[in-house]
Amino acid sequence: MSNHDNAALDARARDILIANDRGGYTIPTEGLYPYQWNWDSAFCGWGFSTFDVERAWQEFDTLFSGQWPNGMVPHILFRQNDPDYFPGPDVWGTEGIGPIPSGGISQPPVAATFVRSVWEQNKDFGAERVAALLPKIKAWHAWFMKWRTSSEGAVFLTHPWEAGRDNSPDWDSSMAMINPEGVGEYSRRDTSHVDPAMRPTKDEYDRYLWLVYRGRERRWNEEELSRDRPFMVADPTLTFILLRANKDLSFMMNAMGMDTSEVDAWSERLMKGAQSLRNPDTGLFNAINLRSGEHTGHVTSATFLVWYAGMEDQASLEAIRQELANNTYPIPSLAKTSPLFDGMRYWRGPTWAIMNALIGIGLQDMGHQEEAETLRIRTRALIAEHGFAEYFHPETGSPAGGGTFSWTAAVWLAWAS
Ligand code: 9YW
Repeated sequence: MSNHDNAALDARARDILIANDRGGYTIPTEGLYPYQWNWDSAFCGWGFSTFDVERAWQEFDTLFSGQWPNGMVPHILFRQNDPDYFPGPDVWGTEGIGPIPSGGISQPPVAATFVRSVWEQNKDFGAERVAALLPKIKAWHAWFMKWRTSSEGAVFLTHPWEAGRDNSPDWDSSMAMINPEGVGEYSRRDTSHVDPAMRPTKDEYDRYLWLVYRGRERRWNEEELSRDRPFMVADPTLTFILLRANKDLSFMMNAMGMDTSEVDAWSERLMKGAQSLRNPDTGLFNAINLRSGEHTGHVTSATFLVWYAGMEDQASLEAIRQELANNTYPIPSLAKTSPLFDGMRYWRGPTWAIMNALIGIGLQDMGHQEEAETLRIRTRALIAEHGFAEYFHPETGSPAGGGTFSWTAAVWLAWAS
């Protein structure tokens, strides 16, 4: 598809990032998500770097300015109270713990990788900024290693929002083990911004909130929370992304003459953890419900982050070739062959530009040019034809969720266009 007006689309993407800029940090989209989200923000830094490097560094700085004393970088920073979003700062009850009111959980740590990418575009300009960020990134990765790794070394989530794939079927069996008693009445805001058919169900929201209330009762103290975890899922998103980020952290530390032995040992452990995610029945990587020990068996877009982590895998390569043959649009969040596939419902089928960008970067890095280029061209065509939506129906391409979405614009600028 070369007949798109790339210059006009580039300008549109820049306009979206600029319009969603709230003064040094970027919101994902007006209305639906009015705060600074963690991995969205890191993607925005990457996107801004294509036309305003200083603004890119600012994005990383504001993200890390919300870091907790224990090293955790929260999934949302609530810099002001906005009634458009629920659950807001009063529900999370984290005040006094971190420097800014925030969520009590984290999100996929893509930041180190995008920091490296922006730094490599102009090492002189970025040297000081990187030097200031490295200890913060290291403290965050240390938090994941201490509080979020299974005995085998895979990274687990303690809330569906922590992996950034809210209603993925990967959490279904774990969610079913929760009885959300006492969660009471509440009023969702997401379903007033977008069609409820595109969003998680009430059963899921009850459990999301139940887990938040439980964290709040324990003042988000990891020691106390780790005593009995009602929700604990080892996850390819977090494991592959942290592994990649950690190698990028090591690379930058090494370039700055810092000792990388501790960080390198984490990568070794994560590599073993990643292997534990391989499903013996399918040979592919997927999530494990750590309370039951069962592999979920779902083929999701996170399955194909294996190359992003710098790992080679023949079974996954055959599977992604099959996925590419089965689809005309980029890789869906759940394989169409699954009985649970729902092309409009969020992380249960729709295709996401950000996941495809990460998969594509991984394929490219590991020498699979053809597959990487196919994904990039398909993602470019999808955005060019259907706009900068939050996600898209993987069979029709129709835009879904929020519109004028920051990370879709960032992916356009930094990778797809
Ligand atoms: C929520 C902002 C976030 C993303 C997540 C995505 C969704 C909704 O939107 O979460 O209420 O937190 O699942 O990955 O960071 O774009």
